[in-house]
Amino acid sequence: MNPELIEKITRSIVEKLEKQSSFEQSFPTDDRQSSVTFWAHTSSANKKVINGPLAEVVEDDSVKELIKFPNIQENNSTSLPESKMAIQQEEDIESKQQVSGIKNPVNQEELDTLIQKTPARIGIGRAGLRPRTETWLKFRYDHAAAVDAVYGNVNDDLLKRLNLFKVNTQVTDKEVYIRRPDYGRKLSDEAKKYIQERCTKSPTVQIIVSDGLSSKAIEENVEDVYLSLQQSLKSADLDVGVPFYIEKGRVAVMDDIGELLTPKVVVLLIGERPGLISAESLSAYLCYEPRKGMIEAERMVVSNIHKGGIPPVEAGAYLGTLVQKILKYEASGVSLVQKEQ
Ligand code: B12
Repeated sequence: MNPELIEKITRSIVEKLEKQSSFEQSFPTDDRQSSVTFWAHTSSANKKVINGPLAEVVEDDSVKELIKFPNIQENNSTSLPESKMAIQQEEDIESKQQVSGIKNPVNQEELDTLIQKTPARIGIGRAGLRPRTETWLKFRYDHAAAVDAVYGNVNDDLLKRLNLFKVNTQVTDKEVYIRRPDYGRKLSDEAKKYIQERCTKSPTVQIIVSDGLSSKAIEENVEDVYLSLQQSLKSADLDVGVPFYIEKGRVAVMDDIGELLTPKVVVLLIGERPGLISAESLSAYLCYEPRKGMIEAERMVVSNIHKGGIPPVEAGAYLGTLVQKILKYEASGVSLVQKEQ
């Protein structure tokens, strides 16, 4: 963890977002034009460049001082430095080799283009009528990772490090949690009592973390998202309540929090149902004044937060700006869109 670094990065991303004229333009489609570079410290991977919508993440355990951001420019016209382009190209080649299993494709170029467009299992080839051994093993591996993510528990050390106390919903058993989503939407009586004792009432923003359907998503991403979100809210001078962790929670548990603590905005960082591409993807669900009987259309979600999707630090910074927008319009979800128009 490097809070100072996160603070710097968050500030630069927020500045960049503020410079952009509208939120619709916040995520440029051509992510190669990004000018913010930062170090994703939570991963143990070796050198790797991942392009995010706003920033380029450089993961490199050996280069601790790789803080080359912020070359913030109005026109977003910075191109990737050559060395980084080389790393990226190397990676592209690697991923192509990993995925393509067709020995003599009719059109190699087209196949490569298609494969590059998606992490889905396409162009994997076959051995007779069966999948190739490598494909099958990779599938089994990804499936096992998904199961582990759903059934695993978030490491208590992480919660301690982030100073998050833990409460439960009305379900403690994973099997029941999966079969009865309604139980995960309600806090236990004990949890309600504990939250009331420990949290401040009526904060402007209440942050909650929950494992949801992927404990791995929390372990891999929450630290960065949380710290940069905190920083982003701090720089907007917003009053933030005492954050906490809800075990085996569902999205709508935020309604119970709304009733208990009456915050203006709830930001819930929760693990997404894993797919076979990523088992560690995190979502942030936001809602203005959540309460019992809330309809789903009043919520909103920023999904796909992980190192292969929206980089966590970038997501945290962006969420802070989204909270400001919710507060400005006093609405979230579909109502927010309507008020904006
Ligand atoms: C499962 C799922 C669903 C299920 C949820 C049922 C369930 N109980 O699990 C169903 C099929 C109902 C669904 C419906 C929709 N979904 Co959906 N869904 C997902 C998925 C695959 C996983 C979500 C998850 O794991 N959440 C965490 C767990 C713990 O939450 P939960 O409490 O068990 O279930 C709640 C959430 O899943 C939430 N939810 C699900 N989808 C959406 C979408 C929005 C906009 C909101 C606010 C909430 C929401 O509703 C559930 C009930 O409260 C994500 C993909 C992803 N990468 O996250 C897409 C995703 C979240 N869904 C999406 C969309 C667009 C929708 C729909 C609007 C589709 C439509 N046109 O009708 C509806 C809206 C439903 C709603 N609640 O308002 C988009 C959201 C894009 C965005 N950023 O706004 C995503 C990211 C898929 C995508 N890549 O496009 N969804």
